[in-house]
Amino acid sequence: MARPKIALIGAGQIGGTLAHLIGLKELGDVVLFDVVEGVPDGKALDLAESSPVSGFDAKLVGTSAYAGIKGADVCIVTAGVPRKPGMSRDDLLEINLKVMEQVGAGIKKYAPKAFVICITNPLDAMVWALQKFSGMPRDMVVGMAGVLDSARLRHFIASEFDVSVEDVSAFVLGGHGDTMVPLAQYTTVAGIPLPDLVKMGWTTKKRVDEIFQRTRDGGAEIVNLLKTGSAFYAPAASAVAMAESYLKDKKRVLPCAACLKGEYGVKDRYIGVPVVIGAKGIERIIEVNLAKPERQMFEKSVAAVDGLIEACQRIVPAL
Ligand code: TXD
Repeated sequence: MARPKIALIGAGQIGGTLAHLIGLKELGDVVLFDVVEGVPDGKALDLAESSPVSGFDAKLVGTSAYAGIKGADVCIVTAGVPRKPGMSRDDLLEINLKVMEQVGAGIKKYAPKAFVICITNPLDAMVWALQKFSGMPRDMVVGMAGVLDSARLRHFIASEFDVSVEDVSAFVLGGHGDTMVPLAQYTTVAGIPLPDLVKMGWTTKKRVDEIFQRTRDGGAEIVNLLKTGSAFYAPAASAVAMAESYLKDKKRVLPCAACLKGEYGVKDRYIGVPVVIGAKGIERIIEVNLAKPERQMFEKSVAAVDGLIEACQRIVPAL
């Protein structure tokens, strides 16, 4: 059977890391696409030359023509510009919205059957626009943020308790921004919820609140350390987990930005919720019970996403 074809739209920091992880995990052949000519080809060649040493078989090619992504089974989108000094959030939104228009048209023409994972910021608005521009089924277009935010929380909890990250599970829902919602009840160590761990004296409520805040600020913490650019290893690993669940029909339960059709009282908005990803794309949206303060935070998060969508509609009224 032919290997799956995975198109990476955007061959920057995350795009290159995605290609490397996909190779190492032998998930399929990779096409790196970027508007900057030479970069995708250079990264693909460099990675292909690493394959004999690392011992993986995959075709890796670069392109600056959309025809190169033809027939892709999965498209992972990181194309766009990151924020630079002096740029407002709306400037970023405006530029990346135009990028989503091009990417949506390219995917629609050349890879209309693909499972599409959007990573570009501002995530909840960009994935919404990408689905509209591409006209692809909602269940086949998903945004990556929750897996990353939850991974950060899992890492902080595992370090706090000095236990394996494997035994920590966590759910961070809502939009990908300051209003994200970490769920204490659904954050567990070997199945023991965080509030019970507080009762058992493992930690304090104050400490839990500090860890939640560090999770919300997780992206900024990395940006401040790196000075140029944002996180890319953990974002790439998170998107690969989503792609793998689709390609292997693993039906993993992952927090992702999914288009809601009334769940959580929200319609036609992409927002982070737990979903099942399998061979049919988003196969199920899971509606968990939210405690009152969490529900209020979730609603605040939805309102923040609404603001971004309205900004998109001011720029492209047809959306
Ligand atoms: O959780 C999350 N969703 C995120 C999102 C976590 C971390 C970073 N997040 C966002 O991902 C970040 O704010 C950016 O919007 C994207 C990509 O991050 P990356 O670090 O990979 O950015 P780079 O290195 O700048 O790469 C972007 C590439 C770059 O090579 C550009 O030349 C290319 O995008 N680009 C384009 N490719 C195709 N088509 C168009 N129009 C285009 N414009 C720029």
